[in-house]
Amino acid sequence: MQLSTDKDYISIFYSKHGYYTPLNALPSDTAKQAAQRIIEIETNPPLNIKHPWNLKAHLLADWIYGLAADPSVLDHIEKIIGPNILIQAADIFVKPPQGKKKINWHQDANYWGLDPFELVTGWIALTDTTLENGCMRYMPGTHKQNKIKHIETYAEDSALTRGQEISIEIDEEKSVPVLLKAGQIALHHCLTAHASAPNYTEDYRIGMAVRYIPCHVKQSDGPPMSAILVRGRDDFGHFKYDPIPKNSFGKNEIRAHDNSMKPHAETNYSTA
Ligand SMILES: O=C(O)CCC(=O)C(=O)O
Repeated sequence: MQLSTDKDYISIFYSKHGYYTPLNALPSDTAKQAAQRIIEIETNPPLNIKHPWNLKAHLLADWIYGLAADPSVLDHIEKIIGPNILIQAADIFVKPPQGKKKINWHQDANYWGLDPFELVTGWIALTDTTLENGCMRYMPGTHKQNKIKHIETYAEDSALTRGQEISIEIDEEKSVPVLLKAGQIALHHCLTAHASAPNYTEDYRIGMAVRYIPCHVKQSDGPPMSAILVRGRDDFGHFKYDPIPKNSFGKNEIRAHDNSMKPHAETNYSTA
């Protein structure tokens, strides 16, 4: 087959393997400045936020929303899910220097009721990611297996809300390391199994996993999910809209975060 464009190549590779990496998106200075702001928040977290600030963090600050909705990122997302795009969440994963926590093999869709499963994550690197600092790893082709059973370990060294872990044997040698420079992104399907090791370096590893949904997807189960339309038109209205933040961690932003996260507190936010 003759592939006419870069878009064809990326979307065909993604449908076959369940991921695509790396893609250039944000200027590296923009990513690194955001990482610095996140380190300041992480080391001195605002006290008045009722839910984990790093989940659905795009509701809390205009500059976090700005990264998730940046046209250079959305151009890549459009190649996978088309022109009508919602952001359901932007979850920030901070691995501190010499941090012990890891992320076990899991599928993001494990706790989500979505029909069809067409959510794509754009994982935006805010620092470089390497084998040493706990970059993600993808297991190609797992998106074709539908939902795989997970066990909940609640292990102390897991950075996931329930320490969930896929219950099948994973052959790590077949996995793909997601090596990114700050500002680059990687894309993965919500059924693609992925994991990441602890950070063995003296520097932070920070990424933002933004969950993008095409407007035709419906929620089929669980507490209500909400979203923001960031490109195109929504002819379906399947998701309630979250407000776009205007300030950084202001009163309205914190209230919007609370409204959106509250229904998910009982599930340890695994359905948010
Ligand atoms: O940041 C990581 O290492 C893992 C991210 C992740 O599990 C996700 O995007 O769902």
